[in-house]
Amino acid sequence: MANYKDYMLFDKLPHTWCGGCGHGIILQAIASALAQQELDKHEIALVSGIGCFGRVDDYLNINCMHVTHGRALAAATGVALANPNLHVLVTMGDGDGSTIGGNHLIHCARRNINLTAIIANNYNYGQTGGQYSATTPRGSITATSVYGHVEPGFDICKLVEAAGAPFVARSTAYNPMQIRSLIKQGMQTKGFALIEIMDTCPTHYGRLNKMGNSAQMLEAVNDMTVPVEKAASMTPKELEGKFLTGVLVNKPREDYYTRYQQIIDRLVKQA
Ligand SMILES: Cc1ncc(C[n+]2csc(CCOP(=O)(O)OP(=O)(O)O)c2C)c(N)n1
Ligand code: SF4
Repeated sequence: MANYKDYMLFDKLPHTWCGGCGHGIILQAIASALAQQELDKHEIALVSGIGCFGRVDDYLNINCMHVTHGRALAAATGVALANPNLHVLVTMGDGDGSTIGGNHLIHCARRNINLTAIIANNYNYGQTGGQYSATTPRGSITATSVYGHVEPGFDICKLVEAAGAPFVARSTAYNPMQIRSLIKQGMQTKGFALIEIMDTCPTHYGRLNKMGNSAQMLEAVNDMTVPVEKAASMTPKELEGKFLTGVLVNKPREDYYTRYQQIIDRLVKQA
């Protein structure tokens, strides 16, 4: 049985994240999802964008590509189409994946590109000093909304579901075993899989919004959630302000590569 350590680069540690940052929990969950599937490293390609979370690839002993901020999904689309046998993982922050890269997110879901997108949503741009992103909740304090944010935040899962994503799931950095399980399920889906992880940035978002120490912040994020199975018996009033966790959408449909290949095969036959 493979061990998560087989997929890590321990000589690159200590990591550069702040003490108490939730990103390390997700890194370990990614490595253990790969280990549990006993994947050959040459069958995996990970693409990450710029940002604190984007640095996960520094610590993984697999094929990785570190690309420009907001363009990880665009680069990963090329990788997935060039080699359909690869398991393509894409690691992004909420700034990277849903703000500057929001358009790629919508269209990857609509096109159903065969990859697994993992968004660590810590509700701000951690690396550049805690500015608001497209997921920052209304009223919260960030470096660029010092009197309270005026905009409402995106629900990333609802956004990609509406765009046609066949697999959509959510967890929190409080629950690494669930993250691991959802990543595995996402990777086993042929087509676009999105896993949002509600994460913590104690240095900026947590501090400015007085969410306590990093352990308290993890608990606070988890308290905002309800497992999807439990939600089924709750009223809309009880669910107000809550985020559902678990597998939210699982409706497989033909992916982009398969449909494209069908056209190629048809044209080759006709030639
Ligand atoms: C094209 C471009 N625009 C802006 C930046 C500056 N920049 C670097 S990281 C970042 C935000 C990262 O936030 P997020 O993706 O949420 O990840 P986190 O740091 O919170 O993990 C920004 C705006 C950049 N590097 N490139
Ligand atoms: S700034 Fe925030 S997101 Fe970046 S490493 Fe520090 S705690 Fe993590």
